Amino acid sequence: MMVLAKIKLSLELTNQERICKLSEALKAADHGLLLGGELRNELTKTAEILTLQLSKCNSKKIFDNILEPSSSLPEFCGIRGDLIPVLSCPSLETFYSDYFKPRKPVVLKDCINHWPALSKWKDINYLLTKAGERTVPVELGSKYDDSEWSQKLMNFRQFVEQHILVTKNKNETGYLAQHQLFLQIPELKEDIREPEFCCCSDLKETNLNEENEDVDINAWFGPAGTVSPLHFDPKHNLLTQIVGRKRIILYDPKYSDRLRPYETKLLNNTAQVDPESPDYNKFSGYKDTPALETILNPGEMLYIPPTWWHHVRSLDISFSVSFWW
Ligand SMILES: O=C(O)CCC(=O)C(=O)O
Repeated sequence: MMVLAKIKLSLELTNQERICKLSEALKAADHGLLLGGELRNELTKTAEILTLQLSKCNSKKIFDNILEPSSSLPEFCGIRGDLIPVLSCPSLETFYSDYFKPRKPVVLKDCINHWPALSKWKDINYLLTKAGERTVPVELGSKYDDSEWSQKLMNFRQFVEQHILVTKNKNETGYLAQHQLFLQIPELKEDIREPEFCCCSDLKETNLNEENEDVDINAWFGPAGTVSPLHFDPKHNLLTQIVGRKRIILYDPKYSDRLRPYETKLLNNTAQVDPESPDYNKFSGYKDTPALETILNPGEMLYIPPTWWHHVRSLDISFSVSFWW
């Protein structure tokens, strides 16, 4: 109701006043969406209408940045792992029997070449048109297990201007991490597809016709240098690279003890060891623990089996989408 009242107020106003009112209403709708709850469908529709109205009032600032990986690779610090095998567009049966069932990581390439996101999301103006005025959660700080780390809600356009299109943010890294952006902005979901590999299930043989409703899709958008510290998740994951590259280090869950998970409940899926700067005096058991690694390029997906440890660093401005099931 409050959102509708705000729309009503926005009639008969100057352009600037209308922008302010529409922005306020959109912010209120987004806060409602981010909090979750029963009005999701209504708020999603309202936000869509408000975004359209705002795009008619706002004069557009055009950026000429095309988000391409840099032509070189940085020097990597710390441990080096064995390379994760790469398969070109395997059949569902091969993926199921050789990787999903035995819980083995694999890089899948040539599976998503048809996704519109691969070309569209390189253009920051496109992302700004779809999401520029939307409120999104941003992680601030170099990595989430640092004491200085925090989270903030901000406008997607501000996030892009302050954290993406700058050579180096003076104060801190900003990362739009693990956010259900495609529930918030369903229009962006039209640029991606749910990989058929997400139909694989531990309970039954694969069934192509069955829509898997339990896939959590998250967006990860940030500048070069974001780090997700070594941690594990309970679900199967296809981490899909759309823009830029990421370096990913993996450890088999059988080595969990050597990685020294934090003892607090909040961080007990996160390791104290840092593969990029290993402290062998403090964590002597960690030395020589076999690791796997890959550089994930745009258009590639990494299958991370449940409970496999992963450490992720972005090498360029990067946009990834994870599918957890
Ligand atoms: O891309 C990242 O920074 C982390 C991704 C991740 O941890 C995940 O998909 O589970």
